[in-house]
Amino acid sequence: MQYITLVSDSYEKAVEEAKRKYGSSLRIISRKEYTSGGGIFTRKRRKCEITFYLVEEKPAKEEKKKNVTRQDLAEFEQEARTPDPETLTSQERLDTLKPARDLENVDSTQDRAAEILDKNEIGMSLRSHILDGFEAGDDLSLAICDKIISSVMIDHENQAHPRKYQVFLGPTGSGKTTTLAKIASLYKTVGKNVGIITLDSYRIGAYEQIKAFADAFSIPVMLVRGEDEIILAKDQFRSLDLVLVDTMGLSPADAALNLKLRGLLSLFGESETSYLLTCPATTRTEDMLRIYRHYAQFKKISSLIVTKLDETGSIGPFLTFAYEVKLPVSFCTNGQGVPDDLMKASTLSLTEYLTGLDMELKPVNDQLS
Ligand SMILES: Nc1nc2c(ncn2[C@@H]2O[C@H](COP(=O)(O)OP(=O)(O)OP(=O)(O)O)[C@@H](O)[C@H]2O)c(=O)[nH]1
Ligand SMILES: [Mg+2]
Repeated sequence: MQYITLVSDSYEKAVEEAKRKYGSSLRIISRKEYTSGGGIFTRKRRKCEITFYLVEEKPAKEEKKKNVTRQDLAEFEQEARTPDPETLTSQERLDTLKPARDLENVDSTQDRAAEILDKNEIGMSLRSHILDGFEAGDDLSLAICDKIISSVMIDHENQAHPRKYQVFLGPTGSGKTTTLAKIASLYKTVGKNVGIITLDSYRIGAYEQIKAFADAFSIPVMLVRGEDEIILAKDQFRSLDLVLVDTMGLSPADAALNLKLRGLLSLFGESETSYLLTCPATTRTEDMLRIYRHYAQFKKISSLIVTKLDETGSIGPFLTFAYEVKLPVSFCTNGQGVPDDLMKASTLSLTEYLTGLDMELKPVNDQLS
């Protein structure tokens, strides 16, 4: 099978161009968003790269005849699966009294699609998006994957070119500190000068936890308790490429702690800071939305990190959440191991966690610049 890669200014334009050039029977298997240019003579431009392959066109339907014939009627009946009662034998008439579902073809594409979506606990909003425009006879697994790939964004930009300050936000125990340590080690391995600031002087043992990770990877770490100490820490780390900022887990009810964190974060410049929300895959969509709304009140969340994928059998609640808040995903974690249990988010790493799909997903051109 031949894979084709095409770059355009947006996902929609890339798909439009691909369809114009290659026809509509294409299957998109990955999408990558990034920024190009931004040098002295060139303007920064957003780009989207899609990779796809072509599937065989289904034979075009015969052109509709002007008059409806008996054969047409038979086809309509078959499609509607409700034969004219006048034409039925008494036994067949009894059969029509069975529950409607029994009469449906068990292979009905919509039914099977709904079953797969149920199995993956995909929520209503994403579910309607996936089923919208779904045609009987579509290759189910591919069609579902296509729709999910087109609905979930990946933050390639932040993975490849992270802003200097990466602030980790999220509820208590969501995996902020552990994930931060994994990411710190990852960027250190690729040659960046990394430092860690922790704002968590509240939970007992929080500093010791992050210090143990930082020491293991020879990464400098500073504990910041107040606004004046942030200025000192930023000055101390001014020559570093990347500073990961750990925060305390917040209960929305703790007004004083919320205010404290808000004050501390106001000292990071907007243009040099990204805010990453850690979302355990074990959390219900509704709860994730509630958490998101809470943090979004005081900082614009840049991207999502899905944690604890190893603790759940379904990624659906997270995918539904990401679809609803329209935020890109930058990393995934699937275990307590530091630094190993970390993956850069990709359409493949996310769809790999879907169950009930009858297809083998292979990585294609997934290295990041
Ligand atoms: N199974 C599993 N456990 C994880 C994962 N990520 C983190 N954990 C565990 O979850 C627990 C909480 O992780 P932390 O990193 O301390 O979470 P936190 O958000 O910093 O917690 P607070 O600082 O208390 O708000 C720890 O026991 C971690 O080892 C993961 O991907 N999978
Ligand atoms: Mg922590």
